Amino acid sequence: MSRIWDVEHECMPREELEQLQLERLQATLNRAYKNVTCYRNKFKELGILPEDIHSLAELTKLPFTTKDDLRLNYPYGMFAVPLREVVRIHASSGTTGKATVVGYTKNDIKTWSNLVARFMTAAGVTHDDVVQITFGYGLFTGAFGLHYGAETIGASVIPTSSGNTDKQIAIMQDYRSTVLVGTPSYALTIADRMEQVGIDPKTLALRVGLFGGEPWSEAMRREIESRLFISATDNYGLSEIIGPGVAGDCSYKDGMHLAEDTFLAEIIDPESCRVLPPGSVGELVLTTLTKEALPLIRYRTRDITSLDYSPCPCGRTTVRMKKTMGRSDDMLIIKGVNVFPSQIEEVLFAIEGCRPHYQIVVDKKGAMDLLEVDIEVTENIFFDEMKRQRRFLEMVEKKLTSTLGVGATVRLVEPGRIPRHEGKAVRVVDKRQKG
Ligand code: DLL
Repeated sequence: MSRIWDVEHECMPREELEQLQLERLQATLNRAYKNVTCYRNKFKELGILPEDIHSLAELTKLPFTTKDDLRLNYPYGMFAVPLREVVRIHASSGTTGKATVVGYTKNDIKTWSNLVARFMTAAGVTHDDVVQITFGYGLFTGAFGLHYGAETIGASVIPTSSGNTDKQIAIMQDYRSTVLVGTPSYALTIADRMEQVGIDPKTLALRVGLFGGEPWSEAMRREIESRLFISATDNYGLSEIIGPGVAGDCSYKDGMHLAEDTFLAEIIDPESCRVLPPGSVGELVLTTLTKEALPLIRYRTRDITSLDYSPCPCGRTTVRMKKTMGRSDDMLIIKGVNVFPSQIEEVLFAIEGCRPHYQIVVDKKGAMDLLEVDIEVTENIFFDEMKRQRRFLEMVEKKLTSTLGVGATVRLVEPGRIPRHEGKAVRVVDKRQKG
């Protein structure tokens, strides 16, 4: 079993943890009310004051925060400190509108580095490791977050940044990298390239993968582990809240431990906004408890998951967040049926002959939604005789239809045809007219 970075906070008895959360919540509410006009207005509208919150149960009285609040206050309007106290700025671009700008004080950077050190340690990384970071260095929080966390642990960091897969592989070979950091889809791109050029992953020193930034299935984890011969771990976060470091796998890989002393988590029904009982699947809502520059109250992440409060054999007492099903705004509605790309991925990865690359195309014919899934198949299937290929295709369509509850047309494409991504993968092309 791996070490625990911050035993005091990761293994706190729940009662103590809740007391700490309440104290930190009250401080956060005061800071936000005093320094952020948007929050002062929201509180006034609801007729409440920070001192009205005496217990964690009263959290539900507080207003939600959404990405729109951040956009409306672009770029610095939600900051709770003057810019001179901000030592770092990152931003995350959404699919529409302006980017969301986030800031960190010196203390925020320290908190962030320690949170990343927590999940890296939980994944088995130590100061003896050589950590290769393939996230793009820039406004994205992924690279700098993992970089500072790895340095905090005392590991050796190789900031290769994103792109140039051949160079990444050469560095991995020459510098004897032991830990690979990036998106899970990029890990598969690396595995594919190694296969293509005949490099045996067993000859590398890699042993752990820290993957995050996008949803990925258990089937994809198995695929990465068996092809790169590493332990593939998941970690979750979002720029608005801090970046990577919100939650991460321990060695049991049965849900990601969420840093509850730093973030208060709720699960709500995204339609009614009502808080759901423990264990329910719904939208994750997070309140920051220690952030100085950008405190956020009940931030709607749009990520669909559930929280598991049962004890984990690793000894950490923090709640475990299940792999996300995707984002509520990524959910496709096909002929009225809710479909998550992750459900399609689970089906495809379990079928022999499907390669781990796929694209979902949604279109409309008249008033009818059409769901098409383009999948890369191995050469022997792609070049197989028509009859056998037809049978394979029908089998995949049947499996998809029975899992999703709605019909899907499958198109087999030859290896290498689906576009590869160095950062977050783009799985869905929605051609339907919006609005
Ligand atoms: O992706 C932060 C991050 C970087 C996390 C590197 C982990 C590793 P954003 O660009 O703001 O921040 O995107 C946040 O990405 O709301 C989720 O929808 C998705 N996401 C991030 N990590 C995971 C994960 C970073 N492990 C959005 N599983 C989030 C599923 C994830 N989705």
